[in-house]
Order: sequence, then structure tokens, then C-alpha cells
Amino acid sequence: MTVKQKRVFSGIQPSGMLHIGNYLGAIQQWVAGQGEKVNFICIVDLHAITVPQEPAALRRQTRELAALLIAAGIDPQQTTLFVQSHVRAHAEGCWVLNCVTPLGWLERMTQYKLKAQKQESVLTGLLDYPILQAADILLYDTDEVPVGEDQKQHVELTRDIAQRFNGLYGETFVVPKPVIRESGARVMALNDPTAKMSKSDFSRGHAIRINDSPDEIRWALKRAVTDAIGSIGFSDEPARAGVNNLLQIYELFTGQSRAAIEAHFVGKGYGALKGDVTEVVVEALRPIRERYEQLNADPDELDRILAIGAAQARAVAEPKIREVMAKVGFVLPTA
Ligand code: ATP
Ligand code: LTN
Repeated sequence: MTVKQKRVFSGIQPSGMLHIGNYLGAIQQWVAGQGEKVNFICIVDLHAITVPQEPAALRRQTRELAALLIAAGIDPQQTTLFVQSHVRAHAEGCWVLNCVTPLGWLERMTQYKLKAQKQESVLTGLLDYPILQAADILLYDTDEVPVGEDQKQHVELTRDIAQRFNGLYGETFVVPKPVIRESGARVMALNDPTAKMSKSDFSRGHAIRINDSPDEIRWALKRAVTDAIGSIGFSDEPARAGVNNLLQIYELFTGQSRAAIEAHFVGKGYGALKGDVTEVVVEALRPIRERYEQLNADPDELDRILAIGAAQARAVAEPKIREVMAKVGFVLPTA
């Protein structure tokens, strides 16, 4: 008997340059899982416009994100890498799922509440965001969704929506599981270790972007918020969040054990910690930045890769959306 390969789906918004939180929380896992499972990685431009975007910037960031993902190790031969708006089934699936999801389920989403607070005028799409995400995931019969901690609630909502649809119309969707790594699931802002590092926070020193120069990385880490305690060790205590965050970044980029890292820093001060983290981050990002610059210089090649990805994605999503439409009672268009 052949065992069916697991399907993995994840998405990322072209809402600005990636930071090490995206890399450590999500992309590293996507790269590690390539080969053994069937992988789909989607650049979610429909999600990006749930908050205002400048059209030229969105277009540029979409290609930049594709280049960066490939530079970071996503191999288009092994992973279907595509742009969400290239596959219409995502918007169509979102509409159908809108019509089986109670409004109250959306109003309690943490990400919605946090993002809505930051907007002068909240767009309807922002509330609907998690349903579009559910459509993304469910159209591919996804088993696993590797994401950072902040997305757990959206994947749980996706499970609820899948079960509700299956209950109303009969078995249609696979109920997916979130996959969240223990360390790195929540990389904190360097200038405020109580907040998660976020793409759409542009304050200087907030994040390390994957294409930052070594000088910029040094600048941000030098000013990273720590505490007045002085000792260096992993800790869950809120007062130690800054030091813990630096240690986690060190851990994930070096792959060393926590015990070895703590032993390495015994008797050292925060200046040494920041210096060592800087060195490790600069060296880990250097090859990614170099590959990124090469790829970004060839937009035609990127568009070609994305066109192949879109065709592969459509081959899965289109039959699924037809199945969904048939289940709800639509007359399917012929041919
Ligand atoms: P935005 O600030 O524009 O909402 P973002 O930085 O949260 O963007 P997304 O595109 O929403 O980035 O997320 C891409 C992936 O990166 C998701 O799997 C998300 O869980 C993960 N991620 C985002 N921020 C962090 C973080 N600080 N630590 C770990 N993982 C993160
Ligand atoms: N909301 C996600 C991005 C996203 C996603 C998805 C993640 C859109 N569709 C499907 C996993 C699966 C975020 O990272 N902010």
C-alpha cells in the first residue's frame, strides 16, 4: 500500500521586507520540510490589500518576496511557489466560506483586533481576512500548516470552518493542523521585547530585515533592549524578554543546544552577547542577501517561475472549487 504524502500549505504577505522573525518562525521550517512532503507556499497579495497598499510598492514587494523566498532556500522544483491572485479559486472559495461562517467567529480574532486598532478606518476585508486564509488552506486538502504562533488562532478557525462545511454539505475538506515550532515561534521586537517583530513596523531598530547591511544589523543589535539583571540565561520571565529573545536568535541561527549556549556566555556581559549575536546573524544572512540581489535583478525569470507555480496550484485548486460549488448547489459552467 502506498502512503499518501502529507500536503503542507503556508502563506506570507508581500507587505514589506521580511525580517528574521518570519525567517525563523516560518521560512526555515518550510525549507526544512521540502522533499518529504508536498509543499505549497503562497504569496498572499489578496491578504496584503486588507490594509491600504500603494500599488507600485505592492507590485515591487511581490516580486521581491518571491526572490527572497528562493534566496532563503525555497526551491521551486520542490515547492509550488505562487501568487495568490493568480489562482482565482482563492477569492471564489472565500466567498462560499463567508456564507457558512458566523460573523461572531471573526469578531473575536486577536489579529483583527490588533490590526483594527492601528487603522483610522477599518476595511471589511480586514475582518474577512481569516476566511480568505481558510480558503487558501482548504482548497489544497492541506494536512499541515507551518506558521508562527500568531497564526494559530486562524488555523483553528479554519478547522472550525472546514468542520462546519463538511457538516452542512458532506465530507469535502481535510481538517488541517497548525505546526508551530517551540523555539522561534515568536521572535520579539528588538526595541520592545514585549511586542512581536512585525513587517509593518518601520521604526528603526525594531527588526532585522533579511537584506539589511551588516552595519544596519550591528546598529539595531547594539541598541536592543535588555534589562539591568546582568546574567545571561534562557528565561520565560517577562523582565528577561529582551535577553531571552537575543539568546533564541543565537540558538536558531547556530543550531547549538541551550546548555552549550549558556555555558558559552557564563561570566560575559550584554556587550559580548550582542557582539556574538551580531556576528552569527550577519554570517547567516550574508549568502541569502547575495542570492537575493542576483535574483531580484532578473524580474522576467521570477515571473517565469511564478507562472509555473500558478499553473501547478490551479491544477489542484480548480477541481476543488468545482467540487465545492457543486456541493452548495451551483449549476457548474460547462467546459
Ligand atoms: P505584518 O506585520 O505585515 O502582519 P508579519 O511580520 O506578521 O507581517 P506575515 O506575512 O503576516 O508577517 O507572516 C508570515 C509568517 O511569519 C507567518 O507564519 C507568521 O506566523 C510568521 N511570523 C511573523 N512574525 C513573526 C515573529 N515575530 N516571530 C515568529 N514568526 C513570525
Ligand atoms: N495570515 C498569514 C498569511 C497567510 C497564511 C495563509 C498562512 C495567508 N494565507 C494560509 C498559512 C496558511 C500570516 O502569516 N499573517
